[in-house]
Amino acid sequence: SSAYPFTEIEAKWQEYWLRNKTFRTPDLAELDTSKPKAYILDMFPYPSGAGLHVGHPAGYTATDILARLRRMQGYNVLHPIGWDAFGLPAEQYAIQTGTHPRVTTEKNIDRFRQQLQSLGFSYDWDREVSTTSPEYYKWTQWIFCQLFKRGLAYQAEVPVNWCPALGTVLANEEVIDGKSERGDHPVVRLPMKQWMLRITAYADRLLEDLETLDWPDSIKDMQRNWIGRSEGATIQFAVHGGEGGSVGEGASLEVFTTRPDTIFGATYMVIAPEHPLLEGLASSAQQAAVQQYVAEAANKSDLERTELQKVKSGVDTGSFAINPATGERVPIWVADYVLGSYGSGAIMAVPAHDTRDHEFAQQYGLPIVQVVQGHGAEAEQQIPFTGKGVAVSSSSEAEELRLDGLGTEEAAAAVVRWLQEKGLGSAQTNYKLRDWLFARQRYWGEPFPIVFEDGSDEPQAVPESELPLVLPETDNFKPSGSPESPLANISDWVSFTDPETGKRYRRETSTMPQWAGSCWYYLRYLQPWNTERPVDPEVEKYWLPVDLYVGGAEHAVLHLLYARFWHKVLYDIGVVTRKEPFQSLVSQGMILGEVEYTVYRDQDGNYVDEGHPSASPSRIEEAEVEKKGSGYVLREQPSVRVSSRAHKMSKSRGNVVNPDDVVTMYGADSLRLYEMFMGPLRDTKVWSTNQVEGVHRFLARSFRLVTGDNVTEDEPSKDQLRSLHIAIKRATEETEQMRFNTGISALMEFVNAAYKWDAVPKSALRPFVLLLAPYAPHLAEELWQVLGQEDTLAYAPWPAFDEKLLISDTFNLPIQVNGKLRGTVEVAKDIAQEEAEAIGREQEGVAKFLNGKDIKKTIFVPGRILNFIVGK
Ligand code: ANZ
Repeated sequence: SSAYPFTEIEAKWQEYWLRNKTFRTPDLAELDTSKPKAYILDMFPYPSGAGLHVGHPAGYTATDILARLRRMQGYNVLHPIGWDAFGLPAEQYAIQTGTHPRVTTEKNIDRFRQQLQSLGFSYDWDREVSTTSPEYYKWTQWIFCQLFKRGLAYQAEVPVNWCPALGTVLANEEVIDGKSERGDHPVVRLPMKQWMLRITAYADRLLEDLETLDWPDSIKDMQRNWIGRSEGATIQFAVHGGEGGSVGEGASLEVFTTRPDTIFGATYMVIAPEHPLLEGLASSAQQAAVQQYVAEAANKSDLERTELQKVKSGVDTGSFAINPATGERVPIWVADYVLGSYGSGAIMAVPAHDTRDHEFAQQYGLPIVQVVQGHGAEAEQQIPFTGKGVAVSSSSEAEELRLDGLGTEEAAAAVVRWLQEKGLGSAQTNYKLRDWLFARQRYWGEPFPIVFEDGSDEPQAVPESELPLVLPETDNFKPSGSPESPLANISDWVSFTDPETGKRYRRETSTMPQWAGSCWYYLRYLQPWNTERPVDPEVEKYWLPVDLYVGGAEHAVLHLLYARFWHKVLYDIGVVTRKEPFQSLVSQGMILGEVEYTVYRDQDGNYVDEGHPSASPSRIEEAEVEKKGSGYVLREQPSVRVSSRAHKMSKSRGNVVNPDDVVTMYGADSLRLYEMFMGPLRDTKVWSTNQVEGVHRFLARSFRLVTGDNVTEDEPSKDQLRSLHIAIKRATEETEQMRFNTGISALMEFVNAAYKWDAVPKSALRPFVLLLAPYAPHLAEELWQVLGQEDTLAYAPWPAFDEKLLISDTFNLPIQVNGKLRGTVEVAKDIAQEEAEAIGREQEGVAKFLNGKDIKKTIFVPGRILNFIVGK
């Protein structure tokens, strides 16, 4: 049988670890700081009502393996966990059912904690934090106060995404195609006074310090693109208002361009629909058309206006600008492919060298003038030509600007110099990054520690001594239907009198976004019990930066950028001493559901290919299919092709695997081992319950190997030692490099080898059990005990390997007949001639040539070669 008593073993050790606080990391004062440290961090979960998903243990097992390895290697390890527990779902549940979000959240946290403990993760439970506890959010509020004091938190009138159905303002990333991501409700843009964080002030540092991090290039790139630094120039274009418009004399339109060198090719201008100058620019003839266009654009998101837009649209304003390089009049259009929120909200359009401008010019018959010529083969390039090259048709005697023959960079620099002399513009760096909209009109979040004196709109920070500002109790979670949070309904909380001064105040009623708590939790883990400050500086100095941070790629941009921003602010005010929080980052791949097999039939029920016009799909079972070449066919009818595909796990698809079920069936160690054996951590992988059985059998074999009755106290043989030391070397290297799947293979090979031994020496099993421990810790602890050890193995020294023992005592002996190689055979290095001859003669390839022949002589060079000399 393949079974081993995993249920008892796992319960026993989970209880042992918790009772003994095996993985508690003492506070700094009690720590031997001469040891190296490893801060190994998971992205903490949002405790949803659905419980843990098999995607969670993928990353959590990886970090757990590293944490366990490092403890055994003598590091001080910090491996904490907590809950990112504010947020919309608990509040929406409260609106539907009346259950307080705190109640839902606590219940979910209890379930998550129990699930994580049932997987044997070696967290220090004494450091558990929840973003929703007042002891925690006291410091979230405190950090907000520091931002506020430094002018990094401010209120601004900004267009927000107001979702009437949810009764809240949403962040841009929560809006998809003009609908709320959650619930698919319509979203409108509305100007509102909002709290903003000035992350743009840190754009350069957020960009530059990426260079110092050991992160995947793809994630660094995503951050770079999000920050979107671009260098160029601003240029003032004089405006001539159209008939009946209201622009005054001397008005000008400022544009931002990354290609000032193309100024001679600017044949029209475009202004964004929300640009303040637009109203005055519209001539009487164009007024109505412009107004209608602006109204339509107001309902589109930036994404719809740019990336998603297939056909460009726009309207002529009837006004003109003067191109300062050519002196010519160019028309000013309004078009929504120019965004009000970027650069100056207006552009000089260069249709010969910009793809969007080219499309637009073709659509509306606007002139296209080439002013850059590519090099060499590129010279015959198509228009639009967006590359670098040499300026052509780009000189004006009258304006004293001569660019012809200059390379793109030189030409751009010449234009900037010329602009500066004329007072028409200057060099300018722009960022895509916007300040961070930091307020939500919700109940279940951190209250802002901000008050306003009655009759004033001037925000004041609550004194630090009054923190935490506790979220008030209510049973009314319904959005008010206005862009205000449910907190606004709790009038005796909102308005209060200062007992000392008698002054009346009202409180800020919006709450912080869910991102707030996750911006700094890695710091709080260092000293969650500290009531004086977020963390003691000495403690921070010892533990930071995080040595390994593992989580999903969905947090590649916002969470990591926001946390880095807060960290830099904390650095500037002396709370932390390192510029970056997360030195090394690994993003885990997604785990897709089981492969689904599908056949296709036409109306008459005949099998057809997937691409057939009347193909309709039907799902079939794995048992009905057979692998053929690179694909699958029907077992019964191998001419019918079966398509196979894996999909993201989702409730609606019904392909979600519940980790609890796997634990019940096969045990936590099997789940852990399987998720690591599936493939490289970073890759996308496909779930297969069948394969869980495979690793489960390996664990059962390991159990039987160690508990078997051929285990002896004898010394291991050289061969046995060699198998063991190969396993130590490979398991060590692969585990350290986080190549867990190949690390597991090394363990499997050892077990396979040991199964062939007549007697299995305990002294070879002990190191093996230690190697197994990071992967299958429950089983390893149990076997450690079986082998006569008393304490937990959590801090037992990691086995070392001896290079000398890795070297094989055998070699491949080449066997020749009359000087020609006819075969090789693996033999002991010190094999005697007689034995070598006997073995050599029997080798298939050799025997053929010796058959019926007379061996005249045998040449044997020990450790090198065997050569039979035969007669005709
Ligand atoms: C003239 C030009 C000629 C441009 C050329 C490009 C190529 P990034 O890299 O994104 O910063 N632009 C400026 N402001 C804009 C806005 N608010 N909405 C849409 N587009 C805007 O790109 C900057 C370029 O995007 C600018 O350079 C401008 O077009 C356009 F051969 O100016 B360019």
